[in-house]
Amino acid sequence: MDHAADAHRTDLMTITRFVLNEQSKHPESRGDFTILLSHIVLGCKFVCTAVNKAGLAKLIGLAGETNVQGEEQKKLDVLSNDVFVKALISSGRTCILVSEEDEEATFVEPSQRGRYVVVFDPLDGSSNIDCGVSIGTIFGIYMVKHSNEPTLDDVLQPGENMVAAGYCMYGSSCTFVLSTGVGVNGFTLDPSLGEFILTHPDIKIPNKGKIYSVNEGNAKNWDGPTAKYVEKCKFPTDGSSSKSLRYIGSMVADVHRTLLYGGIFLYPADKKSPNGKLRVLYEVFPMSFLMERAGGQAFTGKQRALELVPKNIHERSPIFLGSYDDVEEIKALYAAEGKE
Ligand code: AFP
Repeated sequence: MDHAADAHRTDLMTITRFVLNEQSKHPESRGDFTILLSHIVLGCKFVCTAVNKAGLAKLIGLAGETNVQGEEQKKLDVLSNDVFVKALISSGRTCILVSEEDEEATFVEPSQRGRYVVVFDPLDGSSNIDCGVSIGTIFGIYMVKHSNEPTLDDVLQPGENMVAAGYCMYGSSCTFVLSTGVGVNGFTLDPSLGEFILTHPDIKIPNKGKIYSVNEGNAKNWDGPTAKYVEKCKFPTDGSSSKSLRYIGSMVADVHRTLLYGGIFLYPADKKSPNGKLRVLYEVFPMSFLMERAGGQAFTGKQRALELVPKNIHERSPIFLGSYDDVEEIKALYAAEGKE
């Protein structure tokens, strides 16, 4: 990217302009998706401002509530959830919402109902808030199957049925990464304009990377293939260099780095958590969708992640995602174990 030229750029591709351009390729489109996305973007801008001010405004700290996973909620989690739920309902384009923070799905009342189902984690990585580490919002969007009478069946669809997915990372800059099915594009918030500008067009993950990303503190409970894979990362037997370990503990930040630099992010099953930790609908699926659209892969240890059909809205799954060749290696180790 030519930064000198960027500084003088006058033809700015904002996210709205980008999505409108995409929309114009589908003459039958009614603009509903563009409207929905603009409400998600508004939510992200709000949360970005709140995250930046958190230390100052004393927004950090416990809100005294516990979310459905039994974790203590922080004020910012509560605030972000409220903002996204309201923004999504007021778009008039949603019919069912599933949030990490709400035990039950929200069914939008008929007068405000639209055709989209949105699954989201309004503020993922919240244990990192207090120390100012990057955190993010993750979302996935489905088209409702039964628009007259939406049911949970409309939510419990395989990830490959998503029409779009993305995340917004609140880090040293605020970055919005989106795929509407073809390709992956990244936008950076220009705070002076209040607009997300296309800065990372057509992101492609390198076929192989030099970084692995995992919580090694869980190693004593890992299964054979995960343990063998991480051992290979550190002590390769094929003459290649060892991989570097990078782990932030904030999925959006770890996946963003993996997408840009290549490598693999893993949150495997272990003896204590046979289904891993990460949630299928609003963590595993959107990130797997982005990885595949960028040329990578996502695998659960048993199958392609996007083919999973969740049975409940807060279900968890192990996940291995990232560069195509790196994920291929872990798939081979699981396949070999199956034959033993
Ligand atoms: P928190 O929201 O509790 O910080 O959890 C973040 C997260 O869901 C995901 O963003 C990380 O990848 C993962 O958990 C980290 O989990 P460990 O702390 O067990 O490594």
